[in-house]
Amino acid sequence: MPFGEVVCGAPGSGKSTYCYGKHQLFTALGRPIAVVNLDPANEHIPYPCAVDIAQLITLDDAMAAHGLGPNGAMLFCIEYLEANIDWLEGELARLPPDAYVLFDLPGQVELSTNHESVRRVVRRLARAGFRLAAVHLCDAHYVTDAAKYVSVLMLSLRAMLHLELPHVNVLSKVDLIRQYGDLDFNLDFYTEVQDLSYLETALASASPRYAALNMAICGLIEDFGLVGFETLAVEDKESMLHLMRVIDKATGCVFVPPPTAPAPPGTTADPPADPAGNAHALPPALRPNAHALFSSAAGPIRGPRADPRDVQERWVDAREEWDAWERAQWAREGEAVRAAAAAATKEGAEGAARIRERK
Ligand SMILES: Nc1nc2c(ncn2[C@@H]2O[C@H](COP(=O)(O)OP(=O)(O)OP(=O)(O)O)[C@@H](O)[C@H]2O)c(=O)[nH]1
Ligand SMILES: [Mg+2]
Repeated sequence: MPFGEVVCGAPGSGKSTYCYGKHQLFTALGRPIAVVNLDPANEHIPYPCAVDIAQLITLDDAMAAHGLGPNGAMLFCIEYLEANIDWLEGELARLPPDAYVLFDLPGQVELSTNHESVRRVVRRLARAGFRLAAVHLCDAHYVTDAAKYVSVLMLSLRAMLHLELPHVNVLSKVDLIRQYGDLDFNLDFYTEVQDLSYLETALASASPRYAALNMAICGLIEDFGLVGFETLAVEDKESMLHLMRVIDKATGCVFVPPPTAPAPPGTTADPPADPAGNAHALPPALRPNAHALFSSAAGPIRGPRADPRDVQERWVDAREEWDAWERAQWAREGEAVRAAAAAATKEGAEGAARIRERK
């Protein structure tokens, strides 16, 4: 049962960079991962690519063969992929069976909001056993302008309704948010999407002509009650780890222990706990229980960057202090690594000298 993500979002929202970041994170964590490039215009792929749509078709091929412009050719390529889904399935079958699979989509938003091909490809993969979540990246600078924020809400809702997958919307590049001006509200207002009526003043002053339309759209978003956002700064390990936990929960991956994980202590497979060798030395109510996995995994996600207020503090309110603290941490870690390397070299040299003396 392979788990994975369909990474979608507007051009430049950070999809390929995120795929690269996730590849690095999973590699460091020892989780097998494979990235599938489904963007035929992706010429400089930053990550190690396990499957590349360019082996099937490229944007240039489609433009040359059919006299299409770049947007039409992009739609042609994705329709061609759908028509040749056997090729994709064959390539995916060659990946390691426990690999987590990321699909890097092109930036054309219609592919994830109205065009049918991606949706049908995803359905076919789901039937083949993939447990996928849609990860929809939106550049965080949109929240600095009320009208643009409404457009992002609409886009996110449309993608959720269209793809019909477990869905995680993400405000990407949150580390840059302060560059685009002050926020009218705290970050959690934008991520939690609880009461959009507060936007009325900003919408009315920015574009009075469309204020009523914008507020009607806000009402629609609130009626659905589906849209919310996580945040992402791709170079921040805590941010990536938090998003990983959210997505693992959305796909259900969190409920499935890795194949190599030992049985939790206290499960019946364990050896007896007491020295006399009596099985079930503890009464059942005191025995740790494997099903605790479900209650803890289904609970709220805790840890650094889990609360939007922490994200606001890190990137907006106290960015300089946090940057200085991180630099000091890195310097300390660097010194520790250098000291360990020097000690190892010294030990090696002394060992070699002892061997020479013995000879
Ligand atoms: N500061 C910052 N920059 C980022 C982050 N994520 C992506 N970027 C930058 O945003 C730019 C666009 O990133 P890409 O990963 O190419 O975006 P994309 O969504 O794949 O773009 P298309 O494939 O063209 O749709 C690059 O210059 C990245 O370095 C982030 O979290 N923080
Ligand atoms: Mg890309």
